[in-house]
Amino acid sequence: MAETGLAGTWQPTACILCECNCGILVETGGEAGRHMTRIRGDRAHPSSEGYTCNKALRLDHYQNGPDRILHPLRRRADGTFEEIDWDTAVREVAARLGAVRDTHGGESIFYYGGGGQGNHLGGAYASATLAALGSRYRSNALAQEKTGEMWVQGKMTGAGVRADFEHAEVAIFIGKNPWQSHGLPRARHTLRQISKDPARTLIVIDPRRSETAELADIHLAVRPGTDAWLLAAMVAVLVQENLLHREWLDEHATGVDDVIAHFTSLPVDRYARIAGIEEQQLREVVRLIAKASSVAVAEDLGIQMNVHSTLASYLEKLVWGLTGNFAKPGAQYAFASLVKLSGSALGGSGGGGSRGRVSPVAGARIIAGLVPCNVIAEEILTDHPKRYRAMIVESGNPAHSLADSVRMRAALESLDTLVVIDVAMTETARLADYVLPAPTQYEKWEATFFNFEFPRNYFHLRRPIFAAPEGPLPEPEIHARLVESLGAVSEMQLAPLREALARGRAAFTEAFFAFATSDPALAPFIPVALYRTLGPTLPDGAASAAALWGAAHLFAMQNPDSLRRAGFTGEGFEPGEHLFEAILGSPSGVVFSVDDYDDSWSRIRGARLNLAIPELLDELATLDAETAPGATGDFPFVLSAGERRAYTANTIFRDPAWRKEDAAGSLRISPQDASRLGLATGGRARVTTKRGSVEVPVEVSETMQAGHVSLPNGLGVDFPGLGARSLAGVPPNELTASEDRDKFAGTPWHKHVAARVEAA
Ligand SMILES: Nc1nc2c(c(=O)[nH]1)N[C@H]1C(S)=C(S)[C@@H](COP(=O)(O)OP(=O)(O)OC[C@H]3O[C@@H](n4cnc5c(=O)[nH]c(N)nc54)[C@H](O)[C@@H]3O)O[C@H]1N2
Ligand SMILES: Nc1nc2c(c(=O)[nH]1)N[C@H]1C(S)=C(S)[C@@H](COP(=O)(O)OP(=O)(O)OC[C@H]3O[C@@H](n4cnc5c(=O)[nH]c(N)nc54)[C@H](O)[C@@H]3O)O[C@H]1N2
Ligand code: SF4
Ligand SMILES: [Mo]
Repeated sequence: MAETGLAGTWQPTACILCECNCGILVETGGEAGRHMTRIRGDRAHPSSEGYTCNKALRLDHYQNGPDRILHPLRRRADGTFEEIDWDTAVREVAARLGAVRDTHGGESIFYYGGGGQGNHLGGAYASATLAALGSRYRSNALAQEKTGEMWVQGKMTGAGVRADFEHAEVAIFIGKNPWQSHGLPRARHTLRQISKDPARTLIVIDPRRSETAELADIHLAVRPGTDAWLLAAMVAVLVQENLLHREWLDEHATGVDDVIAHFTSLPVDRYARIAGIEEQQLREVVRLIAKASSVAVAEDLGIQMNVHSTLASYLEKLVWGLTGNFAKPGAQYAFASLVKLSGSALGGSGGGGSRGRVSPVAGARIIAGLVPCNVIAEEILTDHPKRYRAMIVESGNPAHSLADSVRMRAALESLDTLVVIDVAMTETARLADYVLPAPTQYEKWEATFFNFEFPRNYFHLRRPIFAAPEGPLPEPEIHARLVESLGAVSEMQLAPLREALARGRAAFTEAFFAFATSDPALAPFIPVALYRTLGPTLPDGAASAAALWGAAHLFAMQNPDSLRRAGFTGEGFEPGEHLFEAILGSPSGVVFSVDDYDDSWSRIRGARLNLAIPELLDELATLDAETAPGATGDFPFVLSAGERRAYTANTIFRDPAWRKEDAAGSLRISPQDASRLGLATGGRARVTTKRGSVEVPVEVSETMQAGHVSLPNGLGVDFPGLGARSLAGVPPNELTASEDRDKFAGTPWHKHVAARVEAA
């Protein structure tokens, strides 16, 4: 499968460090042939087309990380771990979780994770384990960043919406720094293209002069935490200067008059002042947006992990909605999904299924099936009868990544049973009763459901490029064994499927759809049923891909035109079957959907944008009543706890040696503040919040505005040092508090932590 012209040892796979999952070619070799000796972009990959950033080249530090686990582990009474065999592990985990279910009800067993930046295939099988246990509540990292935006999108469109930056005349990034964090294909290339084209405009809204802001035509250096005021003022200018795309709105939107009524008398001058932006500049930016032939907008953590985040997400969408920037080149679109992120184990039952549901203890709104991350600790640390008593954590590191690590660790430690499925001994795994090891993402079949492209969308099923060592088991196998140990799926149920399969795929397809529709309670068991029947018949040990067979057929039924335009044709079940075979047979990824820009309309509810969200229009009034958030006496700084930098990648790398710069993760601070506090680059500062206090190296940076400081994301991971474990940098969530969260979505205010800074 090597690219022509290269030696035979180059193998196609993908980078697993961010949602772009750029296709890469890896040359394997080194000691026992188990190293990634060279890595380059894969030109055959349909989306990345040979692109990578600096981080992909360091992936051997993941593959050969220092904390790899190779055997199931059980905690001893003294807190140390002992190796056990898989039969014992599966039997005991099933028995302990089964006992929690029988005593307290399955809803007291909480599931966290299901996939990171590169691995969603395994988590898709977890639904079976959870159904066998009667578990009902779950969460993952999306519920500390994206759920506010998902809730808004649910109300406005009922679909996943993204933006076409490649073709946009005006590109706007709000609280997002794609030069470092990506989030769009070939980000640096696209940003440079926009930046150097005089006919196009790059607008960045960020308090910091980020690398992306540096490239921008217009940088609105908003005061930290005031985006809601800025965006409200922008909408008000559209309304008050009559810059709306009226004819388009008449045809394509509902709720327009409701929205207009809320902005006709909004004081633009005062809101601009609160946001720290000149009123005149703000008006000119809005006029430019209204005039443009296309506008693409993306928001990210700068507003999603900030005060008023759900409101800001909504106002952002009003800016492009009111100017008619949907379903045309260079604007917003609704993409086709092979597997919905929010429909998989990653997102639970999806927006529809979770409507009106709240978490059992805190009563927090469940969005896309996910309990807000910031309430998990309080749903455990209580004597409430409905508290979570056991937890399965799969491919996540909540002891490090969730707000208030101290409290989160206490919560995890207080559980009756904690089971962790991971490749490495993480901060979370160290608190577990059982640790179940999985092969790395380069030792098994893997894929992500981050498939957001348009008009051509693609899927990349990756093959293993190394043999897995003895010991770890892929997640689908772990879930299948747990489900069987719990007695939830029997050989008797599967036998008719196997018989049908022996007669061929056509017979199997019929038998399978009969099985799947015979009883709605069977739905969560479908992945495991496919894994155990179709799985063993797939070539090259691709059993884990079995669940994709169901996804391919469902997609074919729901999106026949998109699939046909992608070249998959035939009668009856054939297009779905062809798609599945193409997925299996395309080691650099395959285009599964080709759309027209107009197709976006058929994917959204009622084929119209619903612009009015009453709860959020009411919420606007709180902006009017509030003065801007910011400095308070004891804590005069705003700390952004978790910035993406050149060498950060969540906690996927545990080996600090992967970083070529900023190894200890410095605190960035403005020159004005630094000189006032007597701080210099290379010196040390103490940062204190209401939750904790840490010492960090300092980087004085012209990119920061006075009063704003920032720390990187994903640092403070521990690793085996000399004798004891050492810590590289500061774990940001030693400084954050779980009660500091959005009132609609429960998402954290990690970019807006009140802090004190002193010379250390
Ligand atoms: N290098 C690298 N890339 C990554 C990751 C990584 O760890 N490292 N992680 C991946 C993940 S999981 C995610 S979710 C994405 C996140 O990607 P981004 O959201 O782009 O990353 P951040 O750096 O956390 O935040 C973006 C910007 O928000 C700005 N900001 C802070 N406060 C405010 C504010 O009040 N208003 C506004 N408008 N902006 C503000 C910051 O200055 C920063 O430039 O990155 C992904 N890509
Ligand atoms: N203060 C603050 N906190 C933050 C953020 C911030 O900006 N500020 N950012 C937040 C964001 S946006 C995110 S997305 C989260 C990320 O935090 P988490 O969702 O907790 O995930 P990661 O740090 O990406 O770690 C992924 C885990 O998966 C494991 N893993 C890797 N490969 C496999 C595999 O094949 N199988 C299994 N089973 N496990 C595997 C890794 O060892 C690691 O433990 O952090 C969040 N936390
Ligand atoms: S943009 Fe960089 S980190 Fe993200 S997948 Fe591509 S190479 Fe990896
Ligand atoms: Mo994230």
